[in-house]
This record gives sequence, structure tokens and C-alpha cells, in this order.
Amino acid sequence: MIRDPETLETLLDSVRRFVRERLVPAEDEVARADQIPPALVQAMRELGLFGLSIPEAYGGLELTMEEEVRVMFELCQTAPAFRSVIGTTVGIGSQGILIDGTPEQKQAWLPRLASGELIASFALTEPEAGSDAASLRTAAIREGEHYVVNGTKRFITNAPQAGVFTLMARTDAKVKGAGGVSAFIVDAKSPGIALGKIDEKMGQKGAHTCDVIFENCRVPAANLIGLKEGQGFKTAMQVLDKGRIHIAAVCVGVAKRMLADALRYAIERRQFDQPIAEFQLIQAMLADSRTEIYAAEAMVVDAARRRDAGQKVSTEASCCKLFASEMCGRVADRAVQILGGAGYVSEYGIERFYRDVRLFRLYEGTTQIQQLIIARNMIREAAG
Ligand code: COS
Repeated sequence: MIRDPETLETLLDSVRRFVRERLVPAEDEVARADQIPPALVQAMRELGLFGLSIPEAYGGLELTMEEEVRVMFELCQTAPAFRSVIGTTVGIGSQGILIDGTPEQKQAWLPRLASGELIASFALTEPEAGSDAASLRTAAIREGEHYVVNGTKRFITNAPQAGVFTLMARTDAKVKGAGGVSAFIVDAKSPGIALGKIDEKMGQKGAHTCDVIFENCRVPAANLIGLKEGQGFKTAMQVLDKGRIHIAAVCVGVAKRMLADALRYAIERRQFDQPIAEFQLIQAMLADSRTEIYAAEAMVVDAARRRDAGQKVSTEASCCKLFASEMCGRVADRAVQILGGAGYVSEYGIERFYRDVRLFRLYEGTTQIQQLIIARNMIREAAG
């Protein structure tokens, strides 16, 4: 749903200009330094990017899902590490509070997230609980007006910068699966939280992940999301339903950029006395990429509209994440192929994108987890 086309177009224009004038020129330096310059983060705050999905009542822009994905199509036509700065705050880090938090919890945290004063991270994954998220072991044991948290979370995006974590922990040790999991809002400055060393990743330099270790960390009982135990897994799954549409939109944006670079190269590069874009085998790669990007974009917009209409979109979100992330991998591979030797050397930037986009098929649920969710939902629906 688009509420006001003119306001949205103004925002999209500002984002396009920001990407073109500030982010694209900084791509190489960010990759080299493994750091996003603070001035760019500040510019993102000023553009309102941290508050895209947060209601206006809490200082955000309150974009609908359709508006949010359209912003991602534009913002992501550059190195995906830039999106990551705002990604967890716009998405998985804040949405648990928004979806299931009490009015007091929303009031306490959302305004500072919307302004970009605080960065939110989502702490679900553990060393022994990745795809099987319901098997998580981090314990949160009630002691009076607090929960005492012990355990380790792994690969937590933006943890080194986080001001607040949405933490999934087991409040009932006797309940082994999803039913024993609760979600908490945890102030990152709480005593008893330590960060592991920053992970050395294949790509997306500038976006940081690390372990978050909780050792007798006392979290106020008032920070239990929704003040209800045992709801945390469902909260996390609803957060991921939205997150997966968001990531699919990110994939579309990055794929558009890679294809634009490949097309420009194919038009400029001459072999056998003509631009390589004239060769049909190159044209096939360009055309297949354009077609798949169009398909993914149409899927993402459709899923976003369905979510805006209040429909349950678990299946559609997984379809989008699966198709768009795999599509993005194929487009990256073709872009390297079109650039040939130049695609393999750092100077042209395509090899960086090739490494960056590999993550899309892994995080917020692997391709295989999306397949499993889609098929399970189909079987469930068929059973009525
Ligand atoms: N919305 C609301 N509730 C949901 C839901 C959703 N999308 N998906 C599941 N649930 C509920 C189920 O209805 C069930 O509740 P009941 O017990 O009341 O029926 C509960 O949650 C448990 O669900 P389920 O039985 O499907 O859990 P499983 O452990 O079998 O599997 C998968 C769940 C595999 C789908 C889940 O663990 C998953 O998504 N794994 C990947 C995790 C991931 O994406 N990690 C990335 C880290 S974040 S970057």
C-alpha cells in the first residue's frame, strides 16, 4: 500500500541521490577499512532511514511494507553493508517490540531507535542453534523482578554497535522446544554482557557480526516483550516473516546494480571488433538477469501488499526470500562472467558484490529453511 505517492517519491529521490552521491563513491574505502564513516551514518539518521518502519507516534516514518521495499530497491543499489547499518533497526531488531511489545515498552525504546540514537540487534542464533532456532539454550531464569540471563548468541549483526538487543531465551527449561522461549528487550550496556571478537567474513565489510555472551546478566522483568513468557519464538517467527520480505527487496536492489554495471561494461568493452553486448551469448545473460530481477521485484511487491492488507504472509515471505536470494546469486555470477577477467579483480567491484551477496542465501533462514517452510505450509493448508 502506498499512502501518499508524492511523499514517497520525494523520499525515493533523496535515497537515490544519497546512494549516487555519497554511498557509491565510498564503496571501495568502506571495504578496505571495514568501517562505515560516521558522517554517512549521521546522514542516514538525517534522512530518517533508521525510523522507516517505526510508527510516526514514536518518531518514525511509518512506511507500509510496500513503501519500505521500494526504499530498499533504491538504497541497495550499492554495497549491501550500507543497508546493514539501518537494517537491524528497521527490521529484525525493532519489530519484536513493535509487534508484541506493550505500549510502555514501545514508548521506552522505539523513539530512540527511530532517531538512530540507538541501534537494535536481533539475538536468536546460538553456537548450537542455527536453522533449528527452537532448540536455543540461552537461559533466562526469573528471580524476583529480574530475569538472570546466561548463554551465548552467535553471528549477531550490528552487535558491536548495538544499544539494544531483542533477545530470545529459554524461560522454562522443562519445555524443550518453541514453547519455552521468551523474547526480551535487553539494554546493551547491562552488566554481564560481553562481545566476542568481530567475525572475519567473506564479504559485506563494514557490516559487523560477533558473539554476544551473557553471564548472569540481569534483565528487568518489565523488559519481557508483551510481559508474557513462552511467546518469544512466535514473536521471532513473525519478525522473520517481515524480515524475509525486506531481505528479498535488498536482493532486488543489489541485483539491479550488478546488472547495470555488467550492461555498461558489455556496451563499452570491445572484442572481435564490436562491443561484447552485440554477442548473443552475452545478451542471453543480460536478458535472463533482467527477467529474473523483474520476477523477484514483482513477487516482493505482491508479498508486501498482502502483508499491508493484513494477510498472513509466512509462505509468500519465504518464496520471496528463496527466489530473490538465489536470483541475486545467479545475477552476481553472470555479472562476473560478462566482465571476464575484469570481473575477478577487485578494481571493478563486481567480485566484491559476488562475495557480498553470498550471505543472502544464508541469513534470516537459509534457502533450505525457506523450502521447508513453504512445503510445510502447503501440506498444512491441504489438510485444511
Ligand atoms: N508466525 C507465527 N507463529 C509461527 C510462525 C510464524 N511465521 N512460524 C511458526 N510459528 C509458531 C507455530 O505455529 C508453533 O506454534 P504452536 O506450537 O502454538 O503451534 C511454533 O511457532 C513452533 O513452530 P514450528 O513447530 O514450525 O517450529 P520448528 O522448530 O519445527 O521450525 C523453523 C521452525 C524451522 C521454521 C524455524 O526454526 C526457522 O525459521 N528457522 C530458521 C531460523 C532463522 O531464520 N535463523 C536466522 C537467524 S536470524 S538472522
